[in-house]
Amino acid sequence: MKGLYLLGATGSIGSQTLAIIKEHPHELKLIGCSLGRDHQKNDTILKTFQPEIAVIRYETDLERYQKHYPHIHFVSGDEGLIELAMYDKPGLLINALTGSVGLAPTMKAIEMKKDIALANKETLVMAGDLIKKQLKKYHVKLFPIDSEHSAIWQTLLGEDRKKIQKIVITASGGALRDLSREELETVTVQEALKHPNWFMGAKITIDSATMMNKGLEVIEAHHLFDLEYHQIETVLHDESVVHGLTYFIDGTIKASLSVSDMTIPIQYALFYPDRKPYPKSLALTNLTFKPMDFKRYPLLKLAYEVGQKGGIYPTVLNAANEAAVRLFLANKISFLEIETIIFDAVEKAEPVLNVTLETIISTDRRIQKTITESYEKR
Ligand code: MN3
Repeated sequence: MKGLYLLGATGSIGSQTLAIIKEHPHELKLIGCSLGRDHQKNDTILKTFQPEIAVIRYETDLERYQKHYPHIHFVSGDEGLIELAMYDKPGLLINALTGSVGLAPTMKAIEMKKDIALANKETLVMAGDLIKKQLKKYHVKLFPIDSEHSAIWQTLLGEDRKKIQKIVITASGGALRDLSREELETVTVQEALKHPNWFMGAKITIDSATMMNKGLEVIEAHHLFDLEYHQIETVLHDESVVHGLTYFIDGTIKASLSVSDMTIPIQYALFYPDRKPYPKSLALTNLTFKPMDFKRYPLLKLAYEVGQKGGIYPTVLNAANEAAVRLFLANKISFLEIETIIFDAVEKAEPVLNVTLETIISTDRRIQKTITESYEKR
């Protein structure tokens, strides 16, 4: 029986993870999870999975939950996420949180020698070097859940990493891929949320439309696979069937294909190295590939530059993006202003000489706060 901790149980990845746990009751057991704002959803999860520890968002709800479920240990807020990560039972921690909030509990879980299944790419973007240092120090494994990275990981099994020439990760182009730059000026939140291939949370769907998602994934890939940025390419691929390709020095290319359903990479990370059945089969049809258009998607180009600079810059990029996407979703700014805000933040950023977990977290908070405050009142 494998014990699991699930951060972000009520989100899109979280729900799909719970569905997998439910299908494999003799192999997987949910020890702990973090819940969301929807009390009904929370109740269903608590009743169905009976975890030992649960994180609720607000301290004010603690008493009520504790009364309803006396056998479950409840904690709350960001501190609660840390307590969950520190819970004294071995298990795999699945980080399905959205945004920078996922970083601190991941670092703590590694110290507690819990292996990590990571869907929260922001964690690696902000602190990839620190995370890797800790993984080594505590002999902890990290399995990617992001579909492109799961694909690349699978093409590399049994291979000598030194024989990689480059990798290619694919991008669908998101909800607004058929619009020109001019047409983007008047795009609404609803339009930007209509992703053609994937059903995902709001933040990542907007990130797909701006191509920032691919930018974050390039930085994520750099850390996961120890590759230089010039070895990580992106390509436009409408169908989201091929998720990643690895080019080897001998001319061989390995690609990984699957139905666009996050269940597949989640299941692979949970059961690795085992494979479990999946009900649907992929029908092979025409697949199209187009070179990436960096003029149409300037944020992707910026992400490469920021990744190359390293240090505190990826944190700045990520924080500005998070704040800008939140403002866009709240109808406070236009779609293209997301780009303006991010470019502006990166340009103004001062280098930090000693990048620690503390400087990363404080920079993230400061940037998000400054941006949010200057646009919220409009
Ligand atoms: Mn992805």
